[in-house]
Amino acid sequence: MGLLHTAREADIVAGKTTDAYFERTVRILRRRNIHRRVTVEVRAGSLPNGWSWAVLAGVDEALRLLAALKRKLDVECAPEGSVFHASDPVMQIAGDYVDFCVYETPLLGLLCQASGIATTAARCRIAVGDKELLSFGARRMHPAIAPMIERAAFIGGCDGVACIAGARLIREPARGTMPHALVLCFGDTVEATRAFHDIVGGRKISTVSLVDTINDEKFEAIRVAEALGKELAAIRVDTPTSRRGDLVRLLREIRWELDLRGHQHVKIFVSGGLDEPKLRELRDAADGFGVGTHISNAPTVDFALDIVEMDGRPLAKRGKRSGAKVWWQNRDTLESIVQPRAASRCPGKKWDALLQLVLRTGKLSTKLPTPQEIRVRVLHQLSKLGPE
Ligand code: PCP
Repeated sequence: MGLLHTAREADIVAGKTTDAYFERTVRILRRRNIHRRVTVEVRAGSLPNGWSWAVLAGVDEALRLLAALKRKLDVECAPEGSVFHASDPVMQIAGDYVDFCVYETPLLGLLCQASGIATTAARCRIAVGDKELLSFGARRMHPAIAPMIERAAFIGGCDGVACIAGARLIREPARGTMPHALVLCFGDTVEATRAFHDIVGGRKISTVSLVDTINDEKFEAIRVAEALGKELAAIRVDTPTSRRGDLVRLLREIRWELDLRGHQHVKIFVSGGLDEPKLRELRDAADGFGVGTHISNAPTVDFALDIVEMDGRPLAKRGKRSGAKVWWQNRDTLESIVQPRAASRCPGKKWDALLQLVLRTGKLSTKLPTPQEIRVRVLHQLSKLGPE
């Protein structure tokens, strides 16, 4: 056993993270030489927190896993970053059930968690509009999955991520400001901020001073602004809840005092316990936000994987609609129409079939998009979404 209680990539590809009943199912089917060619679909019967839409994420890892199996699987999948609704079939896999049965567990895990994080990031994106939104949540989750969390937060709409391994995965610069510990080490906000600027600050890393560690935020903000002038890009307010009071009024007061003294260039960044309602409340009183737990500890989207066809005939368990499907999405309204593939017809010029063949007999048949390309797709769709 290594240092961490985590599965290695090789374990996942070897099917060792499956649920036991899948492994037993394969043993039974093999022993009886039962090889059923099935089509399965992945869809969420409902979405958490009353969400009417969600963002599909985790597809990159899911397709790489399915490709790594080197089995004769045909996989159709909606592009990562697609907005979907409950009951939209986001992926369909066709092949010998024995070949991929045990991968239901890891496959769903990859899609369920990443889609929850990406959706929550997207909802925070909508809440803050065009203000800066950074992901600060790696410290709330197991470090082995920090890169995945940050990638999902980025494609969901965050402008940047704080975790270095996550930033490297998405090929973005790691973002962040300074911790309270730095100010305590210097014993003074201005000294800590000056040192930050002199040692790490510059063109790539802007100097953002944390002003709530020792004294009143307003007076510390004035002090650092007076001391650093144009070298100060922003101040961060991470006021402890015990002293938070009316944060909007505090931020407006700081803004007033900074502007009064000619420091209009100094932006105001807020973090600490932020979620969607708080972001909406603070949106017009600050220039940027750092969100941790609310995004990294997002609810999962409970996708299920179900057989819908067997040996070419429609077949599904009770409660599920049988038959392979076509998922149409309206380019303008993002509305969905789901039709049985056998009787599918394009509903009109503005409708796109989202399920694309991405694995053909087990080989990736498409170039997987970059996190940046997926993020652009998400932001484009968010602009189409009306109020919930
Ligand atoms: C941390 C960070 C964010 C917090 C955690 C993450 O604060 O600065 O404010 O966000 P969350 O509250 O949304 O989960 P602290 O640990 O208080 O401070 P420091 O910056 O000194 O690490």
